[in-house]
Amino acid sequence: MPAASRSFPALPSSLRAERQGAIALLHLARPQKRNALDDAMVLGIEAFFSELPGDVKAVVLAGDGEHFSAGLDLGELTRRDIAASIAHSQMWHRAFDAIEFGRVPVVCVLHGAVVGGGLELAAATHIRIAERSAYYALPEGSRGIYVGGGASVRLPKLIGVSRMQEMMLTGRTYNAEEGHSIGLSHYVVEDGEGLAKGVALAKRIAENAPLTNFAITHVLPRIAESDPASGYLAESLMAAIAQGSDEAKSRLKDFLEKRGKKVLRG
Ligand code: 1HE
Repeated sequence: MPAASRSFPALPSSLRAERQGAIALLHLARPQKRNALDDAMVLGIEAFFSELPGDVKAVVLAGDGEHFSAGLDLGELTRRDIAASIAHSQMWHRAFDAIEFGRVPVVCVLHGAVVGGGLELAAATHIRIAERSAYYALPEGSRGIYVGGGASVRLPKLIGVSRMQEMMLTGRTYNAEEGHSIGLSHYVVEDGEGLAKGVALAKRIAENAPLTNFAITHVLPRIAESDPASGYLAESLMAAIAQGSDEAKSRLKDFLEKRGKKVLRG
């Protein structure tokens, strides 16, 4: 079956997927456990992002209930030995890699608790919108555990090693405004307005040329981590590939013939 006509993969009842045109929405749907992430949810997230229908151009991720996510399901933790814990963490890495380096950009809508693994999940997305109720914490220190869903790699890029250390050592909580000012979110909106903002941004993203979105989500992060000389070379190659595409040619022609949108003050 062609990818475009495929529907979503089978998901556990703790996840709910829907379509709005070129946008797909994935909801964490386990509000009775504050969207704590158990194995079924993490595997479902991996399947969802790995098997997106071919005509989906952007995704919005949000949580049902009062909180985005209370992080790792602590109930499952005590059952694992050390080897199983390594495998468990690597399963989270695979799932969240499928978000960060998946086929399409992902917008995340945050509200209430965004803690532990919930913050790790949010950090794997490309754009984060926080409702005023959102707050952030890494309570692993007080639980006697350590982050395992990629936070050691992703969070320092957003807020720096020092702030992450301080969050983990002291159990500090940042509110939505503070989180925005230190780089955890890109937007703060009023309570109840996050989903509409997320869908609007996702629709805007879906209008970009797919090759440009690919460059932004797959090439830019690799360039940013490479040495400057390799980075400049990779950038020049990516620029040439993008500019050489038929899509770029027709968009540039539209602008030059006065059909393209102007860039106006926001
Ligand atoms: C859970 C979890 C959970 C709630 N695992 N079951 N995460 C944490 O340390 C955060 C733990 N949770 C909380 O601090 C609070 O639950 C909240 C502030 C998020 C919400 O409080 P509240 O008053 O709305 O709910 P509640 O009464 O605490 O919880 C409702 C139910 O959800 C309750 O279950 P019930 O059967 O008694 O109704 C809770 O047990 C359950 N619940 N959070 C399991 N996390 C890859 S490594 C990542 C490492 C981490 O993520 S560490 C951070 C873990």
